[in-house]
Amino acid sequence: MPLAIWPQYMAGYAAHTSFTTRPAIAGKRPSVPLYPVALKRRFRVAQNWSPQSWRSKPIRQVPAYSDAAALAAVEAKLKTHPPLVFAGEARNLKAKLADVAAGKAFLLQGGDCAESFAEFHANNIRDTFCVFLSMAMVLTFAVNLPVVKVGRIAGQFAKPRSDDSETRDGVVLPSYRGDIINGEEFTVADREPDPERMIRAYFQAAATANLVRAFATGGYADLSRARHWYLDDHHHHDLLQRYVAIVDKIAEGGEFLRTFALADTVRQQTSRVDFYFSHEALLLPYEEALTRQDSITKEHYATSGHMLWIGDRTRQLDGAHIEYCRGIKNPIGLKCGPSMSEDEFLKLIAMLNPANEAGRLTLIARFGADKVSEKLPRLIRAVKREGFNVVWSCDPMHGNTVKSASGYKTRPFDRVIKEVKTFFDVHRAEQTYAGGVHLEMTGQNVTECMGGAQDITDVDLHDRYNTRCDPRLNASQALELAFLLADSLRDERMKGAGLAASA
Ligand SMILES: [Co+2]
Repeated sequence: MPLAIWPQYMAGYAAHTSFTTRPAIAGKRPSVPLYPVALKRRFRVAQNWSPQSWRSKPIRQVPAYSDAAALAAVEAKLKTHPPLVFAGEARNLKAKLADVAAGKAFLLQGGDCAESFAEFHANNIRDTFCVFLSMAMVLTFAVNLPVVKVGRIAGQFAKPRSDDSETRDGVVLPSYRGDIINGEEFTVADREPDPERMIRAYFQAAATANLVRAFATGGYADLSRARHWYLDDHHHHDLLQRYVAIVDKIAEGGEFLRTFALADTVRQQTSRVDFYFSHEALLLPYEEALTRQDSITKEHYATSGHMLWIGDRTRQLDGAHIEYCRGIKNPIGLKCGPSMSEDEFLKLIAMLNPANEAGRLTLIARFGADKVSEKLPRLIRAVKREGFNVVWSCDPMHGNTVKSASGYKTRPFDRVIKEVKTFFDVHRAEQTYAGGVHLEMTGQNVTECMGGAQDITDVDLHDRYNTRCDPRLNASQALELAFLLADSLRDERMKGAGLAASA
């Protein structure tokens, strides 16, 4: 809906007080969405926002820092440090996500569950980047759509936990909340939340972002190097063959283009990639300290990353995390799972995206393979009915975590695949666009998720189970998923073309 006509709708709907006052008309989109009332109210509230207004709201998942003065000193220091990203880049990403919302691009978001200080190494960053590039190439080639690349990287340190404390042999200590907050070792010293860790995380994020930017623009990501992005650690012949077949076809196309004057332009386009950084907006003192007012628009942006998302555990309507995120202008992700009610969902969307701006909000569905077909359609219909402009993305990881017989936290690859497939099926049935995926993956040859082409079994899990938090797809599993996605997207587009032709 064009933005210009919103005021008209707002005026016409002043009498409505909530989303549920007017019954939906079955089989017919209501002529006027219920949304503008909330919009009007939120515009009023939004004026009261500031980077620190979250402090007056109830907060969950907050570390118990014992030294308030030390915390304040760290916050003050971070406020003087340079931003890690700048507002113009966040706006560029928003424009690309608006293309995803319109069905003209696909979002690939992924990376570590949690980055750690111990695994901070150029090779790890490079390998994750390689997995990303190879997945994106497979997808782009299959569907001729731009792939928007957003890493869970350069800032993904803080983790929400189900319990504030952990007990081992009668000893109770604070839970590990990610390296930006405390240490993983089960000792009093390590588990004590330490604000100085924010400074270390900031510099690690800066160095990581610097290397990724160098890879993205300095020649490493040049399409002519695509053969080298495939991580051949796993010796999976079938995957390698499929991958090389694509690389060869692209090379042939390149040769062909070289005979035209267009070749230089094409080379410019394929010699670098745009890559963006994202993380969960969980540790608000850190986020607030890195919030900056854009000199051009005078709006506030989180400069700790291009895109921030709100987790399933911190999405309370009146809570601190929603309060912070509604005021920054970055693209925002909102995780939604089976416990989300329709009313709460619509209110959250209206609050986070009051101007209904395309690209501002990505809804990241994480339902679990068994629940997605039952629970997702209702939310999709509600979004459609209200005319909300959003990106729908699928997180097939967090709803499919199980404990294996050997005691490891794992994710069966077939369930991950099933959730992605069902997500696509549901969108097809609702005639909406399945716009992206959100994955936990690594370039390292880990054994954390069961199954896949290498057929990792329960007994293999202990081999290389290195994750700081949740089990990640390894490079082969990630690439295999990319091929499956490519097939789904190709089918989708062919059906779409068929429908258009027969219309
Ligand atoms: Co995770």
